[in-house]
Amino acid sequence: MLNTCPMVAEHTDVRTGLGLKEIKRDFLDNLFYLQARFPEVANINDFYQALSYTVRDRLLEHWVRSARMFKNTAARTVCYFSAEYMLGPQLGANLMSLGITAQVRQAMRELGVDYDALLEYEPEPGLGNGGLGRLAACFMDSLATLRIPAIGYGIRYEFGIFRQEIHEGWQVECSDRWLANGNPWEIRRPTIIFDVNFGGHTEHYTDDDGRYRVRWLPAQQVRGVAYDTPILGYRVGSANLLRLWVAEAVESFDLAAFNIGDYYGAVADKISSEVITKVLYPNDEPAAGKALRLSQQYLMVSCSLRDMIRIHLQVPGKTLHDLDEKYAVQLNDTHPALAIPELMRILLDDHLLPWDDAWEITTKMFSFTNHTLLPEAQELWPLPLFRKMLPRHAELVFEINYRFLNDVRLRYPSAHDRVSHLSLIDEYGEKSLRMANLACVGSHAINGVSALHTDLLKRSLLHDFYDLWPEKFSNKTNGVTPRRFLQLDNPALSQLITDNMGDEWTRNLDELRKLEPLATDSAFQQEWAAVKRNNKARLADRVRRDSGIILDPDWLFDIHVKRIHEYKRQHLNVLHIVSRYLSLKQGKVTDPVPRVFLFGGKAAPGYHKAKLIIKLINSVAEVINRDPDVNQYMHVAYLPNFCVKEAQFIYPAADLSEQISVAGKEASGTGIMKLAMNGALTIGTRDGANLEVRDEVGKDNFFQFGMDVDEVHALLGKGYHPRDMVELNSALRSALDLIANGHFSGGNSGLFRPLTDSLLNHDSFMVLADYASYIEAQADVDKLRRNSAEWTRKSILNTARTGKFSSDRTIRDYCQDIWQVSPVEVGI
Ligand code: 26W
Repeated sequence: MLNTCPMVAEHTDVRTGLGLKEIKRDFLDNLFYLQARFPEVANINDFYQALSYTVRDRLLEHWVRSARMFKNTAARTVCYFSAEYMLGPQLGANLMSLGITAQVRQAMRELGVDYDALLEYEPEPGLGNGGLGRLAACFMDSLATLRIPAIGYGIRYEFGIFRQEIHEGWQVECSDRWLANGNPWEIRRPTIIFDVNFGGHTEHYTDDDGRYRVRWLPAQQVRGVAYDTPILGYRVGSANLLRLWVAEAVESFDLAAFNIGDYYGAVADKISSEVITKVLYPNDEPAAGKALRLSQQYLMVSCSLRDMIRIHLQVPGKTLHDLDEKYAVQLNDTHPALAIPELMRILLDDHLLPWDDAWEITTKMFSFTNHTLLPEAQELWPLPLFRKMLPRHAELVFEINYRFLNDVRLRYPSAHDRVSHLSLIDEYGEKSLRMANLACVGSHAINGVSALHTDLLKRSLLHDFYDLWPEKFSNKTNGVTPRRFLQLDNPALSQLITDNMGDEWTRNLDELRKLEPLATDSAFQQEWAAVKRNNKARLADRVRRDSGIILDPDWLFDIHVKRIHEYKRQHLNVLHIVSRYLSLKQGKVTDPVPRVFLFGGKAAPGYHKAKLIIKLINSVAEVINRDPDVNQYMHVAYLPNFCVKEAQFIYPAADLSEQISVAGKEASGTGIMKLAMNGALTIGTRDGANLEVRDEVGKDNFFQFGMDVDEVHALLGKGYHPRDMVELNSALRSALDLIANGHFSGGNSGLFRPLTDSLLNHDSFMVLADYASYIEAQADVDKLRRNSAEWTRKSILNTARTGKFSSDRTIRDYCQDIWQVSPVEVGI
């Protein structure tokens, strides 16, 4: 079955057989030899570790063979630089990609081990905040499945995104001890290490050969150590690598200090080094601008670039001059943009390349993706901090800027404002380094993540760069992996699809179009609706277990899950719920459509308004769920700790997907794609990828509402007075008043006043302006819901027409337009 290498052959069928017998033997061997346990006394962690190592061996089988093939063929390789990877639980996904889920389920059953309990027990590597981090994980899955040689570089935070608990309706952040019992999916690489400099100063001198040289004399050195996680492609027998860096002390124990009784001094270096990769910054929009964040970013890019150069120069005949032929490096937003001056430093100072050669290699190798237009998310590093921590990079950035602005002035004589807009340095107030500008200048390609977003980048945030280099810009609409977000999270629906049209769709999602003829087939509709109802019942069981709230799976499940942010307008959803509650209380609704409103999502710990929105949702839920006048028709619940594992129970159970951001703010959105793939209908604005989902599924199968970007700008332009909206709409007024006067906060009218006041006085995200249109669209939802055959037909069409939103399509676009890389056959 496997390749001819005798060494491989002789251990394969013995060591990593995929049969039931081999899996059972290896599981028991690992329980015995790794966990030193026998079944009678083993606990769930022992069983989980034993099974994970059993599966890991079979992964490594593919990974080792791929690594050898990529090395021997010196294959052009994509390097994805991301500060975040939201991988999700690994066990189920790896079994599916190996195609041995059934065998393992059987093996566990025969050994009396509860496989589903192991899946539930598995800690999730939450090394990301939200969209950007999950996209990186979907991309790694698609790169491996498309057999594109790739390395994902990032940071192995000891503590990932906080675990969210809800206490009395408030978010409480708990540290994410995902490594408490070790991580069986990673391999520590004690010999793949790089010492990274921080602080200090530079010395410029002429060396003995009369060459101009610069040396950096750092104040502190930290050691970056690699941790490798194999990323297996789906049923292709090849695997890529995720290499995450950890900061450790160069010298973890100072004996001299210890001997003079300075015990803290003895470990000071250890502590100050390890803190660098201790924790993920939990903000997913506002840039923190903290020194620790800068050191995280620098450690990641410095270790990654030097590791790439080490791998490249291992191949005889290869030099730094063909580094950009070997590698295509994608910068996942500005967080890794320091890679640009770092590569220049390495090529100039360590390898003495002339500036122009170094710059050509750099710009040819890097490409940059922007994921947000929000001003507060744009990374600006105060120059004093930047110069103090990275003195050599500050010099290089100035030189890059000097040369760049010279070109700009040649191109636009006397266009001073344009020069100051394009400059890497923000001269206003405290001088700071514009990381987005650096990323644009140092990259040969720049892209947004949806058609609208890329268009807005060209019209606003990066307008001057678009005017200067239109050829650099392209759009790459996001995608999601159908392996995790259809096959793994919705096996019943996957089976129904395969039973009716074969499984080619698992390799090419556009095949789902073949479902269309079945959309009007009543027998198929019934099966489809039954699968959806079972998924809702499964989620209802989970909600009852976690929060005791009883949900009826026959009700419409209205799902709003994503990070909590005012631009995503969870509070607009609450205004609909309160209006619905009021009209029920006032008996205005005849034969209401029973609905469950489910929310999920974390708020950045310092984002108080977002945390108040979480409290509001829970307070409204409290009142509604216990009110007999309305709780026969509506229920509200907040699902704690929204993460990839929870999402896999939520997406398959959705009837309605809430994508209600104000037009122009959501760069793309990827939740909308996962929900539509699982048969949910979307109620959404003309923002981000919503437009492309609407165009694919058909506008009749999409509940569109609200202003588009131009209408938003027009209203802002002519002056937006939110109170005018309240004057015009009594239902809106009553809903706002009810919230403001403490109806949902036990009479404490002050609690939500900050929210209602900011809506009435500023409403920067146009909640009140889009309210009426939203309510109308929600009424259309109710109307359609009363016709279950019609609803199911549209649900089937949504799944059938979401092929475009596979991350395989997105990665093919990047390979073709930006990376110019092609698949390498490794063979099963
Ligand atoms: C510096 C703090 C910080 C951290 C993360 C600023 C910005 C970010 C990310 C760019 C925020 C993010 O996750 N953006 C989301 O990226 C997704 C993937 O492209 C898009 O689908 C979402 O629309 C976008 O909000």
